[in-house]
Amino acid sequence: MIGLGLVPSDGSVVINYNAASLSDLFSMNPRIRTEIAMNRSQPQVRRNFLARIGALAASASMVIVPASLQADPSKAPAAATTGTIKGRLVYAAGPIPTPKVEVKKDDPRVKDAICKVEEHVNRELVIDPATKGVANGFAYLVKPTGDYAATEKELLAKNPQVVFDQVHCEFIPYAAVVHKDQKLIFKSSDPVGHNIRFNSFANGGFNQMVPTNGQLTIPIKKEERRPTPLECSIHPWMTGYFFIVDHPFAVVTKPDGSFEISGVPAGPQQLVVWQGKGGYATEGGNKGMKVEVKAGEVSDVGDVKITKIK
Ligand SMILES: [Cu+2]
Repeated sequence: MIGLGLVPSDGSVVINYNAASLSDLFSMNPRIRTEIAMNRSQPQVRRNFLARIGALAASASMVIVPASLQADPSKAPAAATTGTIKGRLVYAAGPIPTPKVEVKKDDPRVKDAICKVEEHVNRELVIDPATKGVANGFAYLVKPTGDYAATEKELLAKNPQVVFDQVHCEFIPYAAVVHKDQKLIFKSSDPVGHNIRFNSFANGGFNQMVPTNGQLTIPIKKEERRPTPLECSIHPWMTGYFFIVDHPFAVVTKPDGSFEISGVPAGPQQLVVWQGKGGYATEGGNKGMKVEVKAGEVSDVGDVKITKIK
C-alpha cells in the first residue's frame, strides 16, 4: 500500500499511497492530519504542501514533513513500552540426585506428631525428572532501567503482603519474593511452636518464636542483594528462602524451572537467575547477564543451566 518515493530538495519525503480517495487517506491516520495542520502554519512548507496537494488528489501521494517539523512525539497515541523476559532454570550438573528423606511418615525420631503425618523430603534442590527444570530458584533484574513506578504501584495495591505459612512443619511456600514495601508475615497453622531464624545482609538477624496457630510480622528496612535463607531451629529440616527487592521484577521459578518477568521497561536490563544449591546460573555473577527488552515482545533467554552444586 505504501511506498517510499523521491526525496525532494526541501527535505520532505513523498510517500506514494494507493488510497481510494483523499478523505480515506486522512481518516486512516490521525498523525498525518496533525502534520498537515502543522504544514499550514509554516509558510515555506505550506507552499510545498499546496504544490503537492493537487498531485496528491490526482495520484494519491502524501507529503511527510521532516522530523524537525513534526508534532511532539509525546502527544502520539500510547503504545507498548514494556516487554517480557522468560526462560527456564535447568539442572545440568550430571545425573539427577535422589532427594534425601528428612522425616519419614510416623518417624520415631520426631517428637511433634503433626510433623510426621507425612514424609518430608529435602527441598533445597527440587528437580523435575521429566524436564530437568529446577523449582524455587529466583529470577530477577538487577537495578532495572526505565520507568516502572506504575507497575510497582499496581503490585503493592494488589498484594500488600506476602505470607509464609507453616503447615505440618514445612514452610509454605518454600521460596517467595518480597517487595520492601510489602509486609512480610509468618504464620503457623500447626499446633506446635516454630521459630523463624535468618541472617540477612541488609536487614540483620532474626530469631523469634511464632506462637501456636499465631503469626508475626518481620520488620523490613531495605532491599537485599540476594535471597535470604530461612530456617526453624526447632525442626532442622524446615528451610526456605525469601528475597527482599525494591522493584517489581523478581519471580520464583516454577516446578518445571520456567520463569517469566513481565511489564519490564524496554531497553537493556540485567537478569540474574540464582538458586540456593546452584548459586548464580546466569553469567555475570551478582551483576547478571544483559537482556535487551523490546516493547511488546518476549525476550526468551532459553535454558539457564546449573552446572555445579555447592
Ligand atoms: Cu518448626
